[in-house]
Amino acid sequence: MSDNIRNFRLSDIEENKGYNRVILQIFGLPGNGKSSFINSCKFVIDGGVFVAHAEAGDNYKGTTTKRIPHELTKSIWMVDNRGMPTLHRFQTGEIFAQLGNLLKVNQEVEWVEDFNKNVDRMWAELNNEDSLQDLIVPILIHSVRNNIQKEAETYRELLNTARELTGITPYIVLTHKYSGGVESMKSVFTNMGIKKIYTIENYTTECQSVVREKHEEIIEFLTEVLEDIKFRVIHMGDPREERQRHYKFIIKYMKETSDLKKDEDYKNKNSEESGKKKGPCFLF
Ligand SMILES: Nc1nc2c(ncn2[C@@H]2O[C@H](COP(=O)(O)OP(=O)(O)OP(=O)(O)O)[C@@H](O)[C@H]2O)c(=O)[nH]1
Ligand SMILES: [Mg+2]
Repeated sequence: MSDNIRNFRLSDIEENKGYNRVILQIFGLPGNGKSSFINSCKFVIDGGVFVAHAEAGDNYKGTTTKRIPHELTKSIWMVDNRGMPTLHRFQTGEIFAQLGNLLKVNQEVEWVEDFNKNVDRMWAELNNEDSLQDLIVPILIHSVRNNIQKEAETYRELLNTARELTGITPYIVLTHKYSGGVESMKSVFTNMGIKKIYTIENYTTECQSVVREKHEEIIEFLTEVLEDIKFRVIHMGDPREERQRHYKFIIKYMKETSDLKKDEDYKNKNSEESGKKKGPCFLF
C-alpha cells in the first residue's frame, strides 16, 4: 500500500485539470503535534531511520512560525503551519486564505489585521499561475489532550468553511492517542458530521521505535486522502475560477472581521470611558 502512495501521480488521472501536486495543508492549535505528524508520515513513507524534518518543540510553545513545505513523495507535499492560538477571525481568515490557495508558502504566518494588507497579499497570489497546479487538502491536527467541547460550534463552522473552500471534508488527525480520551474526542468531531477521523501516536525524537499500528494508521490515512483526490479532481471546476470564487469569499470574510473589530474597539473605548470592563474577544 505504501508503494501505491509513493507511485501516485496526479498526471495519471485523465481529467486532472492541470493539477500536478497534492498539498496536505496542516492546521490546528499550537503544540498539538502538527510538525510531528509530518515527521511521522515521512518516517513511514521514507523508511530508514527517523529524522525530524519539521522542527517539533515543547508542548504548546508555538515552535513553527512559517508554512514550510515538506516533500512526502514526488506528487504529495505536506505544508507545516503556525498554530492558531485561538479561533479568532483574524486567525481563521488566515487559514482560509491558505486553504483557498491565496497565500504563498515558505512565508512567516502572520495574523494580519490590516484589511488592505490582506487584499494586497492575496491579490499577488491570485495572479500566480504556478500555484494553480496545487490541489489543497485540509488536515486539522488536534491533540486528544485538548478539550474543545465548549468551542465545538466554532470548530464546526471552521471545518464547514474549509470544506467549502477546498471541496474536501477536512481530515481530523487526533494526536497523543495513548494519552486516553480518544473516544470522547472522536465523538466531538463525529457530532459535527465528520467521518474521516484518524487517531495517531506520533513518532517523535523520543519515541522512534517502529510500531505496526502507528504505521498502519498513517498508511490508511494517506490511502484515503488519495482516493478522495481521485474523486475530487474529476468533479471540480476550473482551478482559476475556483480560486477567484475563494478570493471573493475570503475578502468578504476579512472585511466583516475588520468591521467587527472596529465596532468592538469603539464599544470598548466607550465602556472604558464609562468605567466598565472590556468586552470579550470575539470569535469566529
Ligand atoms: N506522546 C506524544 N507526544 C507528541 C505527539 N505529537 C507531538 N508530540 C510532542 O508534542 C510536542 C509538540 O509537538 P509539535 O509537533 O512541535 O507540535 P506543533 O503542533 O507542530 O507545535 P507548534 O509548531 O509549536 O504549533 C513535542 O514535544 C512532540 O514531541 C504524540 O502523538 N504523542
Ligand atoms: Mg510545529
